[in-house]
Amino acid sequence: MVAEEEVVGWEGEKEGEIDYVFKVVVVGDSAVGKTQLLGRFTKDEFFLDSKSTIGVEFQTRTLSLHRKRVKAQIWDTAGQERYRAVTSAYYRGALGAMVVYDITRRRTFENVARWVEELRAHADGSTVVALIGNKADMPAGRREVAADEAARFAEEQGLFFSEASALSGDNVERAFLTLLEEIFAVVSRRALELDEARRMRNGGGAAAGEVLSLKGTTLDVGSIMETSAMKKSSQCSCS
Ligand SMILES: Nc1nc2c(ncn2[C@@H]2O[C@H](COP(=O)(O)OP(=O)(O)OP(=O)(O)O)[C@@H](O)[C@H]2O)c(=O)[nH]1
Ligand SMILES: [Mg+2]
Repeated sequence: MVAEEEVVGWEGEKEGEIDYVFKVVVVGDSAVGKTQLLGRFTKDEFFLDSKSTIGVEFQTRTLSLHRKRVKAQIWDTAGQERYRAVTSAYYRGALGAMVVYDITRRRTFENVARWVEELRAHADGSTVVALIGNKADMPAGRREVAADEAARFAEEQGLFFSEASALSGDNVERAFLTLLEEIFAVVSRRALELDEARRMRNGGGAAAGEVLSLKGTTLDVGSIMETSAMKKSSQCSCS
């Protein structure tokens, strides 16, 4: 395993080219701390009196991963049904997702299964999903969900799991970076497969909008390039 400092670094938004844009969606019940987790990761900010999100917002942070410039574009919407935006558009092109619950409110954990179902219904099959138990800073007496119960659930569902605190910042960086690293691995594999498919087609190269069929999945090359993570140059990123 490579040390975190060797593979990750802060990057200015305007310096040079971005190699990848990774769309990540954050979901979970209202007031679990989705917006504050985003604020902590993208700006190292936290607000105790944050208001419910209305509609959709996204924030970005550019960093380098394995010497590639990656822009994490993290989408946030309302946990409350009445404030939520169109579901399918929210999930479209998401390479990663965070399902957040509040460790001091059991109901928010019980609803995780519904959020995971919604994700599975709308997001791509290869979307990397992490379960985050937020507000880990709260006193032990307030806890309503044990960490090992959540870890077991996550394992059954094939999700990454971590408790975190947007307030103290504990584990926030690590949780997002683990997700981004895993997306990076998925995207590198996908780029390899696309390259392979191109070679099979006599090195012609796929034009934007051309549809390639890979391992049973139909990928619209044009829309992937637009919305998610294909490398901008035509070089293979597989090293
Ligand atoms: N103690 C503690 N409070 C937190 C933490 N994260 C968020 N909060 C508080 O919880 C409340 C809700 O946080 P938000 O980030 O607005 O929640 P949300 O999930 O975005 O809610 P919606 O936008 O309504 O879906 C705010 O008062 C936050 O200050 C945390 O890690 N610890
Ligand atoms: Mg919010």
